[in-house]
Amino acid sequence: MTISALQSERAKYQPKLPNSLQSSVKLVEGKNTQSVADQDEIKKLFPNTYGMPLITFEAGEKKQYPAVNVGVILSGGQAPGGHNVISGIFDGIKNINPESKLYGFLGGPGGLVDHSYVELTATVIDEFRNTGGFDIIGSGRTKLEETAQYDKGTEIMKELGIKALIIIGGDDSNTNACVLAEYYAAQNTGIQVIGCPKTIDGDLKNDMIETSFGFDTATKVYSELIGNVERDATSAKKYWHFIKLMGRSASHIGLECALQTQPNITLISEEVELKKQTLGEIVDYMAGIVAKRAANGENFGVALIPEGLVEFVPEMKILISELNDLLAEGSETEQKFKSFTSKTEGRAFVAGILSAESAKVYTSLPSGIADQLTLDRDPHGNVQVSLIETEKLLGEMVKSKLKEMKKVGEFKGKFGTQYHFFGYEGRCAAPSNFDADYCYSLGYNASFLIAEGKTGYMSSVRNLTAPAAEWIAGGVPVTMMMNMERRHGHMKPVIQKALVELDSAPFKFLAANREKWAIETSFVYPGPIQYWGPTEVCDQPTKTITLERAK
Ligand code: FBP
Repeated sequence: MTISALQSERAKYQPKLPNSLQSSVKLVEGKNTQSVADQDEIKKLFPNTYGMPLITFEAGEKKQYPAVNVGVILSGGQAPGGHNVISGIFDGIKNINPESKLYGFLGGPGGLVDHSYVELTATVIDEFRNTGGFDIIGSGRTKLEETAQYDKGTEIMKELGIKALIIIGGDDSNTNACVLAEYYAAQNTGIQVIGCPKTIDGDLKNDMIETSFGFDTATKVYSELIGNVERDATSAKKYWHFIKLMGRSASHIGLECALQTQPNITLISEEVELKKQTLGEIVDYMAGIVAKRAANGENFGVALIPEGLVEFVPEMKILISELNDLLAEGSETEQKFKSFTSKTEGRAFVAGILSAESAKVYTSLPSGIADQLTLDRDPHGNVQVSLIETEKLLGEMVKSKLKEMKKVGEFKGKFGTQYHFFGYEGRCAAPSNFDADYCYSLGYNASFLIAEGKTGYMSSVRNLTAPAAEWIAGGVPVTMMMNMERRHGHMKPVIQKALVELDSAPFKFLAANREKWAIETSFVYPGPIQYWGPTEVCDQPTKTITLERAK
């Protein structure tokens, strides 16, 4: 296989570990924990794994651990650094005992159920060190939620002598990991389950998980692209670029990219929700900025739009929630809806079962957007926000608004648009130094959690704005992050998603600067990720984590 010059050089990079994980560890137990909300319900649902203490590892005396066979699963969307988590686990379990073995389940959680696996030997691991992607074993979105699936997992893990399973995933996948840990504990299978916080979306974070891996690299890639587009805009001076950014419901990606590139408009879904802004109000805000810039002779600009925006616009939110309930998996209405072969008939049926208000909104949407809301769901029942073309919806609406403004003399410029969606471009980039080190540390740390017999924990590495040597490694009980939420029309225990908080330092920084950035062109061009060179270029963590930790 031909590999690029960068890949070949980058393979030699030795990721940094916290001092505490360099050879052996001493486990220090902290306070017992509670779930973030709904304590009684969560405790009842997780009798074996609820309330466990926080764990910190300190450097310790050399200990003898028995060899351990470990299974690993990559779950959900790709995020840069997944391969380094796996190489960290591999090196970690070999450090614990050279006879340990690592098995990778293929194609995501489905690989565990279908008994599809591969042994990850040193040769395989070496090929993937410091590379982007999840192709070492593939990923998938199968939801592990049936006991029959868990039992199939037990079967293959017993056969392979696997004592612990590591699930590398986002909030939904780690929720599954938690349920699995509880089940295996209740069944006395002796199989431990450990989670690793993955997602470019940055929405799996809390006091103990400062960031999910992949967020750093992905936002650096998008910021490079946005910077390039900004420079094009300011060169040609003839287009407004409407850029939608991946990230599901949370706007962390959009916010981070805005802090890095200082565009003219940044929409934050969480703010839209809090201020109950309607689509019309958002359009007025955007058109107002376009008109003001045009008055200064600047008929160009850049607007960042989070992919989850429509879910937060009040009238859209109500519509989506009605659709989620009406089209809940297995419901009579879902069956009926599925029976329509024509999309037009399907839409007419849906419009007929919605409340009058929601039907009005639904029928006013372009048919493509309406279809995206009803037809495209992921296996977790979420609307597939990355498929909704919000940037075009807003671009069209701003165009109409500007036409009206032109008639009454409120807009005298031109409005040409270009649309972009940055998402998949960033998910498999070669991990930044930060993600390469962080991921390797998460994996290495997970191997100590296993060696120490822990289950139901998420691998945690903190103090991330300090040099890697000073990072704090340990474990957080997954039940600590849980609350009850409505999913598929039923209440379920799930990890609470971290959305952008309006009193957070990163948002406040945006809010304090956005009026200036809107009118005065203040673009910043971050350029591509650098892997070698001065620390201030190569080793900077995200602005989000830097501002959050500076408070
Ligand atoms: P995860 O939560 O699985 O990490 O998803 C990340 C993500 O990239 C989202 O930002 C995006 O909405 C989604 O995956 C797209 O999913 P798919 O890869 O199935 O198209």
